[in-house]
Amino acid sequence: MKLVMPKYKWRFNFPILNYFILVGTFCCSPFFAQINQSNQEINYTINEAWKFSKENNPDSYKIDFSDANWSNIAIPHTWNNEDAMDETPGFYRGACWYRRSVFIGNEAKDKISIINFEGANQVVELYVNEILIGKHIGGYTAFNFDITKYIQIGKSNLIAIKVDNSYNENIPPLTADFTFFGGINRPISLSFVAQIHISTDDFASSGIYVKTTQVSDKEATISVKTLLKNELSEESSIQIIQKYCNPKGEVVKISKSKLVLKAGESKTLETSPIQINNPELWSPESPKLYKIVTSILDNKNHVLQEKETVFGLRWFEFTSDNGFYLNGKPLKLIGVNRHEVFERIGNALGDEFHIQDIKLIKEMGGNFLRIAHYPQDQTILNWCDKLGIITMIEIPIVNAITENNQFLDNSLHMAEEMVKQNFNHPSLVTWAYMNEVMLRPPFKKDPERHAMYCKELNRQAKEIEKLIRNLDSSRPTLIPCHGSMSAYQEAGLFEIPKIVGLNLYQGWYSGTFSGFDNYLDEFHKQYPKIPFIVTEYGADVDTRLHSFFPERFDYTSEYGNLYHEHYLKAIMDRKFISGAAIWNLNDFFSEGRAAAVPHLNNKGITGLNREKKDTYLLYQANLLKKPFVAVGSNFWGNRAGVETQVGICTQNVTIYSNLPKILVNVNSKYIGEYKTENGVAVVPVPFKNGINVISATAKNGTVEASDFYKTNFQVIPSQIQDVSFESLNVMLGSNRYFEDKSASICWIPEQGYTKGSWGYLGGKSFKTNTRYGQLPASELDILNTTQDPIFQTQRIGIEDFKADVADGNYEVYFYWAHLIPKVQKEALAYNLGNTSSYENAENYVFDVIVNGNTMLKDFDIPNQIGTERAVIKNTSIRINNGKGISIKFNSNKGGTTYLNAIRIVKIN
Ligand code: GCB
Repeated sequence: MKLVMPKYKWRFNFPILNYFILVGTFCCSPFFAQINQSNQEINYTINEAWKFSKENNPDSYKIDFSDANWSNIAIPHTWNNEDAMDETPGFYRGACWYRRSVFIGNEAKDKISIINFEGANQVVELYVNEILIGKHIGGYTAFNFDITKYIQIGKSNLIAIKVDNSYNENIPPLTADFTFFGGINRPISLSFVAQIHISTDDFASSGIYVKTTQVSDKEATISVKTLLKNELSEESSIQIIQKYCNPKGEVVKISKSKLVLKAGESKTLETSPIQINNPELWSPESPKLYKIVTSILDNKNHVLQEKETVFGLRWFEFTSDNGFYLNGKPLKLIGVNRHEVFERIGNALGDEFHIQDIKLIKEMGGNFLRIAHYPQDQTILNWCDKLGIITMIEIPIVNAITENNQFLDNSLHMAEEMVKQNFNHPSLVTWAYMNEVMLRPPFKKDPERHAMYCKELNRQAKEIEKLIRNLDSSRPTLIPCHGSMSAYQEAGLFEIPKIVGLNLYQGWYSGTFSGFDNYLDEFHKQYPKIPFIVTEYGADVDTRLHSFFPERFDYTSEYGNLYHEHYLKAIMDRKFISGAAIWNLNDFFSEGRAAAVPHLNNKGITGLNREKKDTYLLYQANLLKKPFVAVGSNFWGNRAGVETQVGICTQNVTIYSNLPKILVNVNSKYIGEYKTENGVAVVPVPFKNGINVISATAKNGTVEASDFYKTNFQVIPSQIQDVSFESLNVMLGSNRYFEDKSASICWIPEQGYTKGSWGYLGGKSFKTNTRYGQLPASELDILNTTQDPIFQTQRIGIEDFKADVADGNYEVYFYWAHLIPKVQKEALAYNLGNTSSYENAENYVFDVIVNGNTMLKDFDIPNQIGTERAVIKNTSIRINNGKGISIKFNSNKGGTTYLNAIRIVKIN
């Protein structure tokens, strides 16, 4: 049995100088003709045909155990993809099993057989043919096991894997604003390498480390360390040939070294510095990649192994007064954070999903990715190298630590895996750890105990810092801190890393937008020598919600735009800010959250399936160089509004462009030319009933770009006796528009009743008070609906709702949800309403009388149905003699009346 234990020392023991360097240009492959090519490394994935069980049956690893009733799955896999989003509180955390038989043929003969896991959350125990091979702790880094001694060649081998994502106080992350999907969520593969090979047991690194010791645009010097291992039972002489290939694939240098390895010996080959003249530098505009092809040859010139290592040549610097420099030139880093997750698939993603995300950053005009809050699939960094996105990466310590050495040891182990596995990526410029660990530190009420916690936090931070600096002195370290300077001062955390990350949400969680500017200026004033990145900023946007009076916490696209417009300008205006990363590229699951979309953090500038929100378009308009125009509210496919002139409803549409002027057509009619400011033009569009097409052309001289937006608009007549009246969908106590995409219905804000029209009489909008201010809508998860916003506002104390419709038959639907929870929710660090307080009237018994007939007598939702549940009741009515619809809410027993929404549909 091999248990993978933390090791904290480099194993670079015997540097051996290479003896021969060739200069010139050759093609990178094929290799020299006289070399025998047989016997090479073989590598293939084994992701298919697994059996899976959510039960933790201790016999699951046994050969004669029957898995006939287990489900059939393929890897990548998670068992939380569905329950991340369901209405049952929590998500499954526990031990589950995977099993399959793998036929291993002659490819393993005389080879070392390795099973590679790119990542599995969070504790893995591997059994091969009933033998426990080892254990790995930590959900977000790669690991492997040598299974040579346990497999049978020419036969099927049973692989059984226990994966456990239970809470464990010694394994980070302990808590965080994202769902900890359990499972083998990244690929598994087998590799078979010669018995003399590049080491595989150095924290699952590639075994080759390329370090740029000096680089300018004239010349670069690199040194390469190659970890080698001889698993033969005899001493062996080998030759290592390393070909250095330029981005065109031409060999520019070759080094050859000879080495003697004793039986069982591991050695590090360190080449003498390699010089590359006129290097083709790596940068976002021109991400040039070099590679080294390493070949190991035995004394008969047989190639034992051949491996490619990609690297890039660039230099960079973070400065505290002029920001970030790449290859000697200032470069503002602008980009995103990213969570590894999609709808229904959770985090079990194929490579194509990762690639798509990197392309989205590029397409947005971004040049930066913070890989938060954990190392992600290797495809991410490979594609950042390839497409030119500068990155930072971090271990998953989030919010809190456990004050013991087991937690620290696991964190150090993860840090070492992270650094060693990602060492060669040119796109990577910073190592990070400990996100917002002072957000909610424990023992606040006991100053002495609290001080002890801060001291331990400081100690653990210093240990991680020391380890990372020892492993890689070429990249700075960073701690991402939330917007409380005093908290991090108290724990002494600003001074430990080389640079600081600031996660700032002024104008969202607290205060106003200008608080962001003030914080930046104050931080720079207090810490003029510390370079920093705005590692997070963002506002939740549910693309189904809109408002022409946007306000904080309304989750509308329009508020999201205001927020991002302000932040982007503030970031661009301050040259001392090295860069900024939007929170977040995509919406992501967070079980504990409740808002417009429960269990989801909606701060993505794209949705769960990467649909581009208006905020994404805003960045394109500000960052892209090539001509760009996009008509916003793309996802608002069903709009509605009350007539502003006969048959027309004029509403603003935002158009995004990096060109100064936009020409707009509505339904093939030219309506005018609009100037853009900071990438945006707000255009009043006269919508007619039915399909409308808005097209925009942006021009600058002969340069042109165009886009269009198609939407179905329901113009609601201002006088609803009009024969054209079909239906009305109104959310009470609300300023917002909401699109029910599944039913193609647009809900509109409430209005007071006026004769001939419709609206409420009496009452006020329901409000929840929180420590962040008043919420314009409740943040409760409303059960039994996916259209939560319809139920999250209400008019409390409503007396009447009237609609002066023409005579005929109508169906009236009443929507209720009681918005005062019976049991106060557990305070979650991120939930807006975590300190919610309600005006609770105790008695909510009322009658509902429809055109003089009592529809509901002594209706008492909290006691008869329950709180936070969607209640829809409908009734058919016939209107005669021009009386219209009149609904009375009667509080005859002193109860408080309310209504959340109403839908009136004309039948005939
Ligand atoms: C933060 C956290 C991040 C959250 C984000 C939010 O500061 O670092 O994990 O998701 O805020 O949306 O509240």
